[in-house]
Formats: sequence, structure tokens, C-alpha cells
Amino acid sequence: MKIRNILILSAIAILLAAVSLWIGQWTYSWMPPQAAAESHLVDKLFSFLITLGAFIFLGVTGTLIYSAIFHRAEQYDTSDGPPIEGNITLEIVWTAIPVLLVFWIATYSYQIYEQMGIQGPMEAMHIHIPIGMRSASAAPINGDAGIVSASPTSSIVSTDATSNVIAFEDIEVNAKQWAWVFRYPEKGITSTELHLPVNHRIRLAMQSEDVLHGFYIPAFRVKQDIIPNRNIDFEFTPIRIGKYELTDSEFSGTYFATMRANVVVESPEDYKKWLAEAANRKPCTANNQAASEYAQESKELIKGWVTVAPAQAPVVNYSN
Ligand SMILES: [Cu+2]
Repeated sequence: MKIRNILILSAIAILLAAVSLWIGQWTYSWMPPQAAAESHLVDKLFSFLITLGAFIFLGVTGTLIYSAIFHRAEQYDTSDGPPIEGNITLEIVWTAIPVLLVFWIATYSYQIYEQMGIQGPMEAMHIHIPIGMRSASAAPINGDAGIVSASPTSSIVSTDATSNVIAFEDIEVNAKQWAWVFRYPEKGITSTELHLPVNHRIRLAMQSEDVLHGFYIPAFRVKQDIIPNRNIDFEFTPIRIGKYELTDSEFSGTYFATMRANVVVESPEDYKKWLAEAANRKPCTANNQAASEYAQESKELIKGWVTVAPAQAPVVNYSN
């Protein structure tokens, strides 16, 4: 190959790499706000995948377009191209590069999965292991009082939850067809809105009363299946004050789409205030979209449609 060609190809590769890196940075704006420590991990992985994908996509389609424009066969020329074979070096290179890339992606993804401590099917099968506890590491831990810092740079060091003194905010999550109920065991209050103190490690104990549900907060980049008859522990750290949405990520029946809840991340002071306020309220029946839609539809008597009746609308101290 002529030196000139090598230089041109290298220049194109560098340009493609630069464009791919730029696209990779751009991916951060495609996402909801980074409202939990975990979101930094996930977004970094996503950006990495898109950067790699962009480089390959631009390289392949660029070559195709270049060939189609500049090396087009003459009209009515149906002869074959030159038979090229037996370049061992080339074959080794184009096998090795994708294999290495796949291993790179796999290792990187697995590390992030580990850091987030999300339970796979294996953990759910072996429930005698203290599940969900082996990783409390997605949150940057800042020693005193269990307050974690919001800075993404200081993240992810330890994988040993027991060696760190972390003040967990324990909250019970109850999922049923079709409602979310959150219980704050310390104060004994219940709510249909999930309130969380910012920069605190949250530990959820999740249960389903009936079928499979999925706990998913896009702004936190966390998702966990809730399997009936199991206690599912799940941890994360919200780092941004604001109001977000929790949705069900597993189809759980007719009114699945109504299974949403507000997630309010607030300062520890506001959180305490809210707890106190909720504790003063008498429990009453919460608004439940599934129940009201079901009641409406039964009134209209849609014949021939049988559906699972929603569970009773939750009775809680606080509902929105
Ligand atoms: Cu559900």
C-alpha cells in the first residue's frame, strides 16, 4: 500500500474517531436527568456503547457509500470482482478485533451490573444468601453520618457493604395490581408517593402481593423485578432534588399502564417535615386509577370481556 493511501486512511480513521467521540458525548443529552448515583454508571456505559457503535456504523456505511459512488460497475458488467483470498494477517485481524471488542463490552457491562448490585435470576433462586447486600457501592461513600457526596468523580470504590457505616433509609415497597404502596417502617406511615432524602443510601424491601411487577425509575436508571413470594432488597442513592416518575416495567395485567407513582427527592429537612406531616394524617383510601377505571367499565357493561379485578385501593396516610 502506498504511503499516501495509509496517510489518507489514518486521517479518515482519526476523523471518524473524533466524530464518534462527539456523538458519544451527545448521548448524555438523550437521557432524563441524572437523579441517582447509579445513573452516572449507566450513562457512561451507554455513551461508551454508542461511541463504539458510531465508529463502526460510520466506517461501514462510509465504505459502502464510497464504493457505490466511486467503484460502481459499468452498466451490463456482470463479471465477478477479483478473487482475493488467503490473507492470513487480515483474517486474524478482523477476527481478533471484534472478539476483543465483545470481551471489552462484556467485562465493562458486568462491572457496572456488579456495582449497581441488581439481582439477577440466580440471586432470586438462592434466597438464603443475604441478597442485594453484597454491593452498596454504586454510591460514593463519604464516611460520616452515611451522607454520600453527589460528586460523580468520587464514585465507586468499595464492594464491601459491611465495612462501611452507612445510614440506610429503609422503606418497604408493596406492589399489587395496580398500585404502589410505600411504607416507612420507622414512623409506621404509608404513602402512595415515594419520598426520598437526597444523598442518602436508600434500601428498599420490595414485595408483590400477586404477580410479577417491575420497579423502574428512568431518572435513576434503576430497575428491579419484584417476584411474588420473595423479599427483594434493592439499593440506590438519589442525588438530585426533584420530582420523578416510577413506572412498572413488567406487564402485570389490564391496568398495568396505570401503575405509576411520583418519586419526590427532597432535602433531608424537607423529608423529615414530610414524614412528620404524613404521620399526622389519618389513613384514608387513596385515589386509584385502576380501581376507578374498572368501576367505570363494569358500569358500562362491556360484555364478553373478563378481567382481573384490581386489588382494593390502598388505604394510606399520604396520597397525592
Ligand atoms: Cu405491575
